[in-house]
Amino acid sequence: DVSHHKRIALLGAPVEVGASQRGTLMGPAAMRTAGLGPLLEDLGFVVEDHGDLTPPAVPLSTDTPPENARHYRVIQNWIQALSARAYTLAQSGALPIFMGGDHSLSMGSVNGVARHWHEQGRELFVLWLDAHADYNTPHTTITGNMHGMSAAFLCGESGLDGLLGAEPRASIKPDNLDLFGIRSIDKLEKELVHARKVAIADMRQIDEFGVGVLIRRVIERVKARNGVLHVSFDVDFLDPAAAPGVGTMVPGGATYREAHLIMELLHDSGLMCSLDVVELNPFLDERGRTARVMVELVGSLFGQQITDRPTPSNAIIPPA
Ligand code: NNH
Ligand code: MN
Ligand code: MN
Ligand code: MN
Repeated sequence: DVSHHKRIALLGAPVEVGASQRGTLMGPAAMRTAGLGPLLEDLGFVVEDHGDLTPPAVPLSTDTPPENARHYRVIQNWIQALSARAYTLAQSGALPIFMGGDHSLSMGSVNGVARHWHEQGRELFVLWLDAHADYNTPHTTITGNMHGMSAAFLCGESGLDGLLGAEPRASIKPDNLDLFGIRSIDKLEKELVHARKVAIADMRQIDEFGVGVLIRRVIERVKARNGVLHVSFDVDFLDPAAAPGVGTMVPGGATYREAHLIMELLHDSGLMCSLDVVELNPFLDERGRTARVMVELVGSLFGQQITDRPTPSNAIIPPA
């Protein structure tokens, strides 16, 4: 059913204080400038652009901010507003695309869509395409940057317990998270990921087995449980050569071609229910390259084909 989305809802979340470098607040504007809306319309979707979210400037909550969570209050306002919007957008039947903004925004976007799907009796799986695991808590973080905590928060880890305020928390099971493309992880963060038995496809596995095999494994797991899939795409998943417009470049990332194949296989699966595009930093980009690459990749995720010719995975000729 999720593959039959005809409407796509774009929502900008220009939050930047979850990262150490400023500039991701320009991400949504760059995605629009690079032509995301028209491309999706060309692919046959009805695109509703809901503009950029503006969270309230005054603190909504009075909980004590935890130590080691930088800009907690500001991010808290973003997360509460985003979670509420994500929930109503998912309920509307459109497929939401959350344009960041740094990766802290996923604590709101995923929480909101998870709440919706849990009410529908569907399990939500999350594919985390990222150089980093983002599985820190205020207890394990070295930097205090909240964009490094979003996956852990979504899996129900403690340490940011008052973050959502009155907004219901809809955690996913650590079992339902796939960390994909990982090549930078902190020591305590690694211990936590192992303790929770989170599935990880790191760059070594990608080199050994290839993204085709590993993404199919993710897809089969979602299908087997009749689940739906949220894709959280951190631009630094890509190799810096393909995507220089990020604050935390880590060498040895996914190539342009690997990323394209992942997008195409995910499209063919029909399982994706929502998407984050995060950490795009146009201030650090080179002549809009990274924004353009991300728009192309999202196009492939929604059915754009490189050649518009049948390819082996989507056009197997039935035997005579
Ligand atoms: N693990 C580091 C931290 O917690 C880096 C996180 N940075 C990211 N995550 N860009 O995607 O600060
Ligand atoms: Mn990230
Ligand atoms: Mn990252
Ligand atoms: Mn489709």
